[in-house]
Amino acid sequence: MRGKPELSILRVPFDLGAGRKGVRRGPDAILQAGLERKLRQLGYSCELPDPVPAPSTAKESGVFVPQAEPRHLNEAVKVNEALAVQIKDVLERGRFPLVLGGDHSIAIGTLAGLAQHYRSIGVIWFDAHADLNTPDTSPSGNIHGMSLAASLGIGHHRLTRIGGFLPKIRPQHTVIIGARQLDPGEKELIRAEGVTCFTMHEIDLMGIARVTEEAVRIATAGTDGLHVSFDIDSLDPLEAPGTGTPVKGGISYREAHLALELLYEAGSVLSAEMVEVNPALERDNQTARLAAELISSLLGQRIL
Ligand code: HAR
Ligand code: MN
Ligand code: MN
Ligand code: MN
Repeated sequence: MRGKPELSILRVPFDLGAGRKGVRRGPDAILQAGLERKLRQLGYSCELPDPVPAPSTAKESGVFVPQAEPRHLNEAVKVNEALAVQIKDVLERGRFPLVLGGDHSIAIGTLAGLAQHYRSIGVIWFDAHADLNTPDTSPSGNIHGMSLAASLGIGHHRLTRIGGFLPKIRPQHTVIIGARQLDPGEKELIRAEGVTCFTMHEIDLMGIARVTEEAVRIATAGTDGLHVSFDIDSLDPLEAPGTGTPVKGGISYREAHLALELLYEAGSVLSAEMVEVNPALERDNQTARLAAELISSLLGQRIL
């Protein structure tokens, strides 16, 4: 981003894309942690439209059989179509979209809206996972594990066609940071498509500053700018326990802040989303408070 745009905070209280319930309360928990006040202190004006309508009950579909329909496909399509429309509207009004999830399936709708407005966008996807499964490779059937693949145009046709077109993004402008739990099909897809994946191994070796610098270079090469999709489970569970699929050995508190501080300095961020904060799985709002702080770093908060 350049300067201080007006922000639109879009709440998406959807959790049917995940295997565990409760992430639907993420948006309100992050707001309760003082997000709006922090953003106003940074000099932004914020609007807070009504939450994106999100279905919250659906009958459980039992044991997932690979190659079957993803779980809660109808509900996920519905919420993502609605989110795409809202994102597009926010962009048309010249505002910066800040999306609060919800589980990570909602990235499909965010990217669908962005891709209708911009000619070409890069993505930096912070995550312990790659979210590159298809119904054929998914071990769970949960759509939050398929959202990056769907945005690349790979997977179930009803997910890839959200917004009425595909793909939303290109593998050569897509960067994952923080991965440490990848399914076999996801590893294959990373190699076959040429998605850049800085796993924890590369972060340990190169340092988060160099990783972030490289990620910006890749995501902005020939694009209008980049979208930051931040899954809170990219952090170590010691810092972010309130999330449904924690994986140890994650990004540290300072690594996460530094990466986001550098992204602000890069000046190429077009939009952002924070997902997978589950208040039902934590104490004292620790993870929601962290999420609010991290968003502040991405939007220009400095220590000094
Ligand atoms: N890869 C596993 C699956 O597809 C786990 C996905 C876990 N969930 C997320 N996404 N939080 O990042 O089911
Ligand atoms: Mn369903
Ligand atoms: Mn994710
Ligand atoms: Mn994840």
